[in-house]
Amino acid sequence: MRQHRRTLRLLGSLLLVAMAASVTGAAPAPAASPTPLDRVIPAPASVTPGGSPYRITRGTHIRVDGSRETRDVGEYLAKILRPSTGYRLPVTAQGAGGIRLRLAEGPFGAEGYRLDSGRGGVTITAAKPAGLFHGVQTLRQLLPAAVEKDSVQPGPWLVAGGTITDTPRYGWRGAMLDVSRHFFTVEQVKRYIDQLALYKINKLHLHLSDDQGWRIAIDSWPRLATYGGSTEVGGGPGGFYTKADYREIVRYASSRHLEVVPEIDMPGHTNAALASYADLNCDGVAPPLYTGTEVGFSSLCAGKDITYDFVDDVIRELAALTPGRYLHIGGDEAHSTSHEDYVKFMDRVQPIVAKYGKTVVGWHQLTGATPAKGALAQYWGLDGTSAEEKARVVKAAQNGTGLILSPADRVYLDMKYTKETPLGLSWAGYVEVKRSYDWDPGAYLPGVPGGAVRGVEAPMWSETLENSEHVEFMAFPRLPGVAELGWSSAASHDWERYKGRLAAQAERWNVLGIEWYRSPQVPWGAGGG
Ligand code: TNX
Repeated sequence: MRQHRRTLRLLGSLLLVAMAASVTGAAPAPAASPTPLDRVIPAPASVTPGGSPYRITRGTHIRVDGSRETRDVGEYLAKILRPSTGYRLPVTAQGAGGIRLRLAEGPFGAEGYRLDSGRGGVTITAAKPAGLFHGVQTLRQLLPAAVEKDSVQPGPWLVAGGTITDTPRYGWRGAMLDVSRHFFTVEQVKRYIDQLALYKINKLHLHLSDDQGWRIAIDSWPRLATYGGSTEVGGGPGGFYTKADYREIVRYASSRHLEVVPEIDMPGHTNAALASYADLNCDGVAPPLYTGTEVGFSSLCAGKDITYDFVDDVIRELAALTPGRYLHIGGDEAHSTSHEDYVKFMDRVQPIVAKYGKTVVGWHQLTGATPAKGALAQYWGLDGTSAEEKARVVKAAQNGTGLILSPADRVYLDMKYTKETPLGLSWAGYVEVKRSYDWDPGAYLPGVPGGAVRGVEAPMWSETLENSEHVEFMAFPRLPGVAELGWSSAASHDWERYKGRLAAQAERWNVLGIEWYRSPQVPWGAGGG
């Protein structure tokens, strides 16, 4: 009899557990153990775990100081947390405890932050709003992946106790999107921006023109967009950004603390422009629009004055749309421009960029001409690049040209992972996740002075990529590795540990609906589906 009663009691409590589970619509919460403070990408500069965790509850406030920008970061965080927690999470200037975002003097630089977590709350301190924003990305990764969901989840919402102090290794942590070979809508660009922000990428380089399409409205040369933008690789409809569209991209990027770096690729890669205006051609004859994937066959006419009127107008209008400091003028693969013409062209075009208040960025072929003072060269060579070409880049760096490193056989996100990868190209080889991560930007080009390397950038060329799913499949899981190369110290570099942190990101990608490649090099756990 007593035995029977015990069984009943047991059944009763099982029933209660089952009922509780059905109320929340999920299995009972597992024993709460918060994500360790060092399970973050990019790896933080310093992590000191300890003390009690903080628990976000119904009563949590997000406390900000008076500034507009701090409040914006607070609202951004609240928008992520509210749907999944179901809490109100008011963003307020009053009260104590909770999640606090504060600007203060300190050794944080333009983008660093400190995150202190304990029973009473989480405080993120930074000297600038960008630092608060990056601290918020860290906080996001410390919370369970379910926090990204858009419906109420059971929690609990614990942040491990301790302190993270963090500053980036490099100021340029970029991602490039080629919107020319295939056009991407404003919404698709915003989606990518959100994914970049999660890993503290701070530059969005938009490749706005190429042989296959001109993607930005220029009022003084309207056919560039209306005709030159009317197709893409494979013959699809293409498209272009109106100035309002473009301003919206810039605004959205800036709300995620990314600076947009627009690129007009010149003097090669210009068939779309040459097709739109016959006068731009040396022979005065406009070629047809182009939808293939060859490179190196087009060139602006370096000997004609109208070429520089055109460049002046385009750069003036683009500079006016660009709050950021940089304007990228391309300069790669000008195979049908003579060396003499290339040098002449760059000598005339770089001062135009300066005249409109911007700093020149060019692909590293620019070092074959005379880079303007303060210009940055984006290196996209690979192991097999000739010693002579590398030497030119090293010499330019020794003479003061800053470098952005985008080695094609490491960080070109359009390279296939393996020969089985259904998307992408392979001219720089196959680039698996380990190869993409396992190099040091500071030591990559021997002879380059330390300060010359300004950072890294991961280009996404879109000859084979047509939509967000394609872009994501190529970016994930390589993009977080490039972000870590740009942010984290060389001393923290360690593939064995990195791959474990990377595996832990997969569940968040799944919740966010991000496509990703299940690389066999990474120990994806249960969430690796
Ligand atoms: C090289 S990188 C190019 C692009 C192609 C890319 C494809 C560079 C500056 N030029 O025109 O889209 O390879 O991977």
